[in-house]
Amino acid sequence: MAIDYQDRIPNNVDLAGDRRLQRALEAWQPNFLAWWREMGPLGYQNAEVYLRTAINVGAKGWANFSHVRMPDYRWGIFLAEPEPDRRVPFGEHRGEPAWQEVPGEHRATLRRLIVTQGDTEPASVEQQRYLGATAPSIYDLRNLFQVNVEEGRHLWAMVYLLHAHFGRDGREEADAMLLRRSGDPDRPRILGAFNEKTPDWLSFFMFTFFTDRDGKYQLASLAESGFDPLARSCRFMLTEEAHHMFVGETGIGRVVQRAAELTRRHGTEDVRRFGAIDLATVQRYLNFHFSVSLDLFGAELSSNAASYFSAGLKGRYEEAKLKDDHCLLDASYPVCTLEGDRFRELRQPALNALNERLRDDYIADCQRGVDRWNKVLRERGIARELRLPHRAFNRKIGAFAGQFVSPDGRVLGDAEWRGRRDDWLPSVADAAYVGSLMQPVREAGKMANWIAPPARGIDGKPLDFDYVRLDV
Ligand code: BYC
Ligand code: FE
Ligand code: FE
Repeated sequence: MAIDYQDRIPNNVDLAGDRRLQRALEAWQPNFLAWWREMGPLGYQNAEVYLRTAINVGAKGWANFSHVRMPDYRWGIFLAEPEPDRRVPFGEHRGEPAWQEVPGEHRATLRRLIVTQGDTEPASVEQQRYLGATAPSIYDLRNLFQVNVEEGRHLWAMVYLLHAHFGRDGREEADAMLLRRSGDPDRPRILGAFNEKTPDWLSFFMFTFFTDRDGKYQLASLAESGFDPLARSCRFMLTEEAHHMFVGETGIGRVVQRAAELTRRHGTEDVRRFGAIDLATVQRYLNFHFSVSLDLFGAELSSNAASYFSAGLKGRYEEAKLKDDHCLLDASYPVCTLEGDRFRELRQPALNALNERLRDDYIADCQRGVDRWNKVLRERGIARELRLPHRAFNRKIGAFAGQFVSPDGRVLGDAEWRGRRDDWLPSVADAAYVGSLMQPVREAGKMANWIAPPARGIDGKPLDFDYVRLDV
């Protein structure tokens, strides 16, 4: 299915064949653009940015790169290719033909899942609104804007589903997506992490590593959905998500590399003296973003998650590759549980433990990234390592909320934990220090002092390529 760029809204869903839907989305479009101007990247709206745009939804060669002004980006609706004769892959309806329309009895639940997913996309753009002013290089500036326009497109993906399949409630939900605001006490975004600030580039890289990775795991579970339009939307979104996590992983990798190089050169871990970010600070930011992102998986034991699964709406990570009955009625799953001041794995009904299972898959994936950062350190002769904190550290959602657990998994009292808080989480002084480094670098190919250059450019271009043309 080719993408139609002739339409006002590029799409591969034959929008032109459904005039009512097309008109409804064309009516939403100016509101989206107004939101983008108000809450999207501050400034740079006339700069030409070297962005990739989807030209085809196949696994290979979907992207086309060119210099575009962000408001001219062709936000559109792209679903992955349909799978012939696709069946509901799990739950009570396993084996029945996948649904092309919303099953009536699951309408409210499905809408809620789509709204929760959709809400995160504009939220992240809002959180990243001010970062353009302090980009450490033109290369990084481009990556920020690429992430921003694609999160905008992810909003389009969910809004399409709401408009196409949920009637008037869907249209109302689509409008509400543009009314909530990250961090606004009166009309906040839905999930916790999306109301936090992303005030500096260290936070941005941590966010794209840890929080966009929650996106990967949630999208992968929704990509298994028996509701086929949702599955196909999420499958295509996942192809875009890979770049967001790349930005985070390589961003932190470059910060770590710079710290390691300066430590080697000067024989001290205190690289703040040389205007870089010390590994202790990196570790505190990591602790924060990891713990906040773990909360996004919901409670360890969740009857919501059980019913999403049984109803065939939200599956497990790589459901099709798992070797079991895909119904889980008799299965159990080990769940890390606090008993007194000790952690133990208790077996729980697998259906209720699906959030925890997805969180386990996520943690293993995060660990692989941390291992690669530690390799950067090891290769430069640095013994210190970065570590993921214990899963119970600093949690606000689930069984560990309200517990005082150290990053190495010791259960402490309230007072002791608070006394050590600034050793474990970014302090006011850390934020001020990192903030003080955030001076923009606008010369193509040059990097801020606190970050190493990337190993290579984007789309095979050299590092000093004009990824963002500022003077237009
Ligand atoms: N904050 O039964 P539970 C992305 C609520 S990121 C606030 O465990 P459930 C992206 C919960 O709503 C991916 N509230 O919940 C990344 C429930 O409320 P009620 C986003 C929370 O439903 C970067 C109650 O607590 N996609 O794409 O099993 C940049 C009990 O919890 C939170 C999705 O999340 C929280 N963190 O699980 C851009 C997928 N956690 O019923 C984009 C869709 C829980 O008592 N969402 N609660 O009123 C879901 O699958 C589920 O809603 C959740 C929660 C996994 C989030
Ligand atoms: Fe997204
Ligand atoms: Fe993302």
